[in-house]
Parts: sequence; C-alpha cells; structure tokens
Amino acid sequence: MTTTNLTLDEIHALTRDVMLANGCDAANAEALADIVMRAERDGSHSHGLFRVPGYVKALRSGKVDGKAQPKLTHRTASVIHVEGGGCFAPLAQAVGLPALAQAASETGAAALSLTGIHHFAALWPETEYLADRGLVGIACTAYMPAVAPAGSQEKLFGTNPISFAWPRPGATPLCYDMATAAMAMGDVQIAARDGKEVPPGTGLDADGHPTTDPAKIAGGGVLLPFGGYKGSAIALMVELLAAGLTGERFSFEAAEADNKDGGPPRGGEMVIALSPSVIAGDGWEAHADGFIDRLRGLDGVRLPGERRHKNRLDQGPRTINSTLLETVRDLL
Ligand code: NDP
Ligand code: PYC
Repeated sequence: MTTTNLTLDEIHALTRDVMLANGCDAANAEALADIVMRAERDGSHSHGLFRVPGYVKALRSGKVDGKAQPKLTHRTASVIHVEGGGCFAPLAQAVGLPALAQAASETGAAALSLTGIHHFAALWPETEYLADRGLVGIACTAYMPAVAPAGSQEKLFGTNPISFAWPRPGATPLCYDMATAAMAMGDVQIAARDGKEVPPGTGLDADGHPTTDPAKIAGGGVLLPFGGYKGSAIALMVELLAAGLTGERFSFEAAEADNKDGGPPRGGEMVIALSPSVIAGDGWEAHADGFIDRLRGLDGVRLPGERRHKNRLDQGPRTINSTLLETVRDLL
C-alpha cells in the first residue's frame, strides 16, 4: 500500500476545502473537518478521510443540505431536541451538546435527541465531549440494514454503534465506541481494500455461508452481531433508542427512503448525559478510579479508548492511503 504523510492541519484544511467546494457553508464544513481530522489523529481510520467521498456523494445528490442550520428546542428542562434539517451530524451535535451538558450538570440527568441528521462518523467525539465536562456520556445511532439479527441470515439492523464515556478529571476519559456488529462495515471495507481477511464470525456471504472474505460480506453478504444473541439484543436496543425514542427512521426505513447515493442516510441519534456529582455525590472520582486501577492492574487488560488516546499524544503527520488521498483531492 502506498501512503502519503499529511499534517493534522493539512487533513483539516483538505476536508474543509472539499466540503466548501461541494456546497457546504463555513459552519457545516468546519464541523465536518474537525471530526475527520480528529478521527485521523486518533487512528479511527474507517471514520476519517475514508468517509469524505461518501459525504460528497450525499451533498452532490442533494440528500444532505450543506447549508442547513440545526434548530434546538427544550422539550423540558432536561430533554433537548435538535432538528438537523438535513445536515451532517457533527453540526447538529455542536449545537446540542453544550445545552445537554448544562442540563445534566444542573438536573443530574438529561437526554438529547437528534433528528434530520446524516451520521457517518465515530461516536466517541459526542461521549468524550460530555466526559470532558465531568459527565457520563452514552450515545447511539442506527444506520441502514447490514446486520442479521441472531437466528436470521437476513439483514435488518444497522451496524448500530454505541459509545460510553466515563469522566476521569485530570485524565482522559474511559471511553468505548463500538459497532454492535462483529465489526464496523467501514473496517470490513478497508480490510477488503487492503486484501486482508476478517476474523471468523464477522459475517456471511450472499448464500448465507460463514466467510472470512470481507469483499463477500460487504458485497451482498451480511454482518453478524457481536456475541450472538446478546449483541443482537444491544443492536435492537440501539434501533429503539436512536429511532423509536427520537421518532426518526429505523435502519430499514432509512434504507427504504434513501436515494442510494453511497452517502449516509437520514436518521437519528440519542445522546444521554448523567452527572456523577449530582447522582453519586462527593467522592465519586476516587471511588471509580479505585475500580479502574484494579481493572488496569490485571494482566493483559487495557482500557478501551487507550489506543486512541495514545495516538492523540502524537501531534505529527499521519500516514494516509495515497489512492484515498488522490480520490479526496479530486473532489476539490
Ligand atoms: P473496534 O472493535 O475496533 O473497537 C471497539 C471498542 O473496543 C473501542 O472503544 C476500542 O478502543 C475497544 N477495544 C479494542 N480492543 C480492545 C482491547 N483489547 N481491550 C479493551 N478495549 C478494546 O471498533 P468497531 O469496529 O466496533 O467500531 C469502529 C468505529 O465505527 C466506532 O468508532 C463506531 O462509532 C464507528 N461506527 C459508526 C457507525 C455510524 O453509523 N456512524 C456505524 C458503525 C460503526 P480503542 O479505540 O482504544 O482501540
Ligand atoms: O462502519 O458500519 C460502519 C458505518 C456505518 C455508518 C458509518 N459507519
């Protein structure tokens, strides 16, 4: 694989310029460039520059409004709604998360529902935003069917990610962010691009046979939920939280309404914030840190999020697949 080095500023500027060249206003372009740069910085490769061609397809087809201005409404003191009006998710999050953090800090618990958005990114930016403000963050979103529920060979669930972040004042949060599929589709597609196999149990081919060939899973096959029926139950919960609870589209409804341009469909996201200061009271930090230290002390254990947080400390250039970079530059 041929690669090219780009600084974080260059990744940010390239993404912003591509978005501006394809119909985004400055607010939408900046929000997206920020999320793509942070994904490359942390090593979330399947959700950084890799997604830019899909973002542009959605702008060019008119599915996404690059000039949308999300609208925030307080349904109650602790239930907040942001209607994205067809924007990419990062701008709607930038509008909603500060209000969510404030409400949870005041009341102890708050919920943010996002509708009319197009989510094509990782979810740790949402949950870490909350954890950086002393709050527990939980976020989830649905997509389009890619995953067969346990017992079936037919796809119904999206890859339906869920992220959880626990605040650790003075340190990076404990944060996991995972597809409820055995693997995110973006990682399956990257494995196919790079000629690698995926682990057994990742998915089935078009005839319903287990396969480790990512091209067969991505091209007509299905992904499996992680952990059998237990992961399937969590994927089901994500559909209900991200679509049932927000009033937005379930994955199958999103696919039916989508124009199949290859960009992210319209959907919803649910973000929940909880305040340990209000709920547990004084001493919560030391109490939880004692547990986390015990966990880290076990041989072979590392905290979820640690890999990304280590990558983040390196402010140097990032290695980008040259073919991908050429594709992105051609979108200018
Ligand atoms: P991974 O399976 O690579 O990782 C899932 C989580 O497990 C991460 O938090 C990771 O932390 C942690 N982890 C990995 N290995 C270990 C280990 N040995 N010990 C402890 N923790 C570990 O991610 P997925 O493939 O499931 O998802 C990738 C991304 O795709 C996510 O960011 C997700 O949000 C995104 N996605 C987005 C969708 C959307 O609709 N917008 C749909 C599906 C996925 P670390 O990062 O530190 O390795
Ligand atoms: O990697 O499965 C995935 C995915 C779907 C939407 C954004 N990422």
